[in-house]
Parts: sequence; C-alpha cells; structure tokens
Amino acid sequence: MYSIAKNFINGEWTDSDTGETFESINPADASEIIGVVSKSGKADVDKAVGAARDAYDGWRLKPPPKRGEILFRVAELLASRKQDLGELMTREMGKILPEALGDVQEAIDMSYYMAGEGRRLAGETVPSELPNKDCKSIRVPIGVCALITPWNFPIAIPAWKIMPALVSGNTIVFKPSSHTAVCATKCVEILQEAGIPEGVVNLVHGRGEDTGEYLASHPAIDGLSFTGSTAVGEKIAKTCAGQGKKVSCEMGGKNAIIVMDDARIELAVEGALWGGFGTTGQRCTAASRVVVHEGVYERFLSSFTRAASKIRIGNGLLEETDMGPLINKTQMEKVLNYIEIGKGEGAELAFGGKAYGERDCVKGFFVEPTIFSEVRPRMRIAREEIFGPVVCVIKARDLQDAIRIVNDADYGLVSAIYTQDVNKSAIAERELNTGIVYINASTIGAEIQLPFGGTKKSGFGHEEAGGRGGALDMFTKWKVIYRDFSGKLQKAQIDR
Ligand code: UN1
Repeated sequence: MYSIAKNFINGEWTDSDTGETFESINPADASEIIGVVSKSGKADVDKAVGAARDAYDGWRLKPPPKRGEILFRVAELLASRKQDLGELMTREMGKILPEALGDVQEAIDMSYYMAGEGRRLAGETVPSELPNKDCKSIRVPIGVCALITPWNFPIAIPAWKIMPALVSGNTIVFKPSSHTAVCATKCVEILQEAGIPEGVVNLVHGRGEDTGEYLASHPAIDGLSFTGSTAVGEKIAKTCAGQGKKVSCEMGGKNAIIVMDDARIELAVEGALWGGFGTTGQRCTAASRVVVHEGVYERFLSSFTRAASKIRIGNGLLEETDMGPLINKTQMEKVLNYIEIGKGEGAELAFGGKAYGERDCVKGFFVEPTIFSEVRPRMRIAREEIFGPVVCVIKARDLQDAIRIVNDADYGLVSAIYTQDVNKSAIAERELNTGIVYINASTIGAEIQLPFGGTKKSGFGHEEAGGRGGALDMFTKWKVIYRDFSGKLQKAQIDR
C-alpha cells in the first residue's frame, strides 16, 4: 500500500503541472514503494508562490493569538497520530522507530511552543528622548517564505520552520526533500485539518534542481529558510543575498566529542556510540570525531569498538534493531567510498567498514557501524562531512590540544566534552568554537526552546526557540514606531 503525495496549492491537492511523478521508496527494502509523488516544475512553484502572496494580507492581519490557536490544534493532531507518523517515517526514511517517534515529538513540542508565542511576540516600549513622544518596536512578518527541508528529520525540521513562520504571520511555500515526500504530505494534511486558511501553507514536491533552486531565486519570495548540505546552502545564500532576501541556512557538521583522562569512560562510550551511529550517522549534529586524551585512548577505543560490535543492524520497525539503513544507494556508495579514502590515508579500520547484507538487509542500503582509529586531524575523513555511520578517533595530548583539534574544522555546529573537572568543562565551554556545546552529554538531542545553529560552514541564522535569538528572529523583522503627541511643530520639538 503506497500513498499519493500531491502538491497542496491554495487549499487544494493538485497534480503537478507536468503530470509526471516519481517514487519514494523504503531504504530498508528498496522494492517497497512508500509514495508516488508529484514531480513539480517552475509552473507549480509560480502557482504556489502566487497563492501564498494572495493569502498574505489575510493571515498577516489575523491576531497572533488566533494564529497560535491553530498551531495548538496542529500540536494536538500530531500528538494523536504520533505512532502512525513515526511508523511512516521509519518506512520512508529508515531511522529506527524510537528515533522516528522522537522526531515527531520535536514537531509536537515546537507546535505547542509556537502556539504560545502567539500570545507573546513581544517587542519593546522604551522612553523617548523627547517629551510628548513615545516609541516602540514591534515584530512584523517578512512576507512569503520558502522553506526547504532535508530528509533526515522529515517532520521535526519542517516543524522548526513552519510553526514560527506561521505564528509570525508569514505565508509559506514548503519544499520538502523528495526522499520524504509522504511524511511532508501527512504534515500538511494536519495543517489543513487544523484550520490553516487557503493559500497560507503551500506544498510543492520535487527535486532540488527542478523546484528548490527556482523557488530560492523566485523574486516574489521575501525570506528563505534552508536545512541541508553546505554546497546547496551556500548557493542558495548567494542567490538570496543578491536579491536582498532574508535567509537562514543550517548546513553541515563535523562535530566532535572530547574525552578527557578524568572522564567516566562508560558515559563517553555511550555518547560516542549514539552520537556517531544514531540515525545511522545522518544528523548534522552527529559525532563523527572523537578526540581522546592519550592517557585513556586505548581504554576508550577498546570499549567503543566492543560497544559498536553489539549494534544490531536492520529494519527500523523491528524492536531489536539499533541502527537502520542509509537513505539511498548514492549515500551508501558515498559512505563506502569515504571508508576507502580513510584506509588509503593510513587511518586504521578499528571496526566495521563494509556494506551489511545479512538476512533481509540485502534489499536495503545498510553499512556497518565503522570506527577509524589513529586518525590524523588533516585526513579527509576527519574533515569532510560523511553523513553516515563512520566515526574517527583522534588522539590528543591535553585539553588545549583537544580544543585546537576540534576547532580546526571548516564546520562548527556542535561539540561535546566528557570530563569530571569543572574547570576543564568551563574552559571547553568558553573556547569551543561551535554553536552548541554539550558537557558530559553527546552531540545530539538539542531542545526546541533554545536557539539551534552553528558557526563557520555549519550555517548562519538560528532555528527553533522563541523570543530570544531563535526562529522568530528569522521569521520576523522589526518595525519601529515613533509617535509625537506634542501637537507642536516638529522643529520646536527637536530644538532642545
Ligand atoms: C539535524 O541533524 O539536522 O540535536 C538536526 C539533534 C536533533 C536535531 C538534529 N534535535 O540531534
């Protein structure tokens, strides 16, 4: 049984203009079709942008608490369908069911959180330097926003963008990854059911090169939020900058965990295990480097490889599975190619390193959890984002050396340190040049009530979170209002 994933434009489910479709398949069993998806082109994007533009004034003028009430209903609907959405996500994207349920939960949390923001959306009222004058700043929407989302968090990441965009009064054109088109469709069905007015939310399916690029460059788009690869993000950002559009890009990562010689090794191993192999390493927050103090290097490595050898690979719907497949064949080949690169560079393959085809797994895109030891910081496997279950273990002399290795990276999304020394943790917190730092916890599991974003090639702009520095800053701009109630000529007011 497969689903039909159509576009949603101006409140109607429609086939793409071309009438063409493509398939979304199960990465654990490529013979299973999950969805037949509309393959859109420029004409569909034009219609969606036009519908969002037409709906803008009505939505912008709806009081934010009322917009928030609709999002509250979205949260309730997501919560009531959590299990079904989780199972669908595992089938369409491959991550194991508990992680898929966590993904849906992030969307539920974000919807409730942003529903509440409808009653805040605060600006500032400050005193004027003149008598008989008042001044304030208010948040206003940007306009029509394009939201381009990846496949690795098929429901959570769209929610990080859709909910703040909507509560702020923007109308949207949502272009989800073509690999998770059915999950995206189910979310939009929920938005429709919750009572979002026609044209406020528009969904266009398609491949990046057919729809995403055109959408990003569309002159009638006022803002764009993108999560995906650094290569695509940089291209989009350039286009937007040239057109003066507001843009936020969440891109790649090469995140690292530092393990100090005073760390509780069993905690660090667990952190490295789930940071590295959770979601099959396909998180922008994945811990793909572990920088270990030389004093505990051997001990850490042997416990880490032992723990990795216990990971059960398979279909994520089965309770006994710890790690699912990669998203598709291209990604699987990319990961296997990086493993060859690592071997060629002289890193030691401490565990894994092969495609996995036991039992039914031949039908999907499975790769063993892979650990490289004796990795040098300049090796490609230590610098480039692999987006798969490959972890590089690097030796460090001391804390300063470890921090230097972590910071010597093109990316800067997340870092973590395991230590029991409060002073070392404070130095790490101050010196690690990443958007997020974890102390005695792995690199994954960011919460929605705080800003999410990185430094350097990991992106710019922040997502998630409310008033202070998060997504509302992306999806609103400030309007400043001065009101003079002196009744005097302007000159008399300002000659002081
Ligand atoms: C991502 O991989 O793009 O912190 C986002 C985490 C999740 C979000 C990951 N809450 O790992």
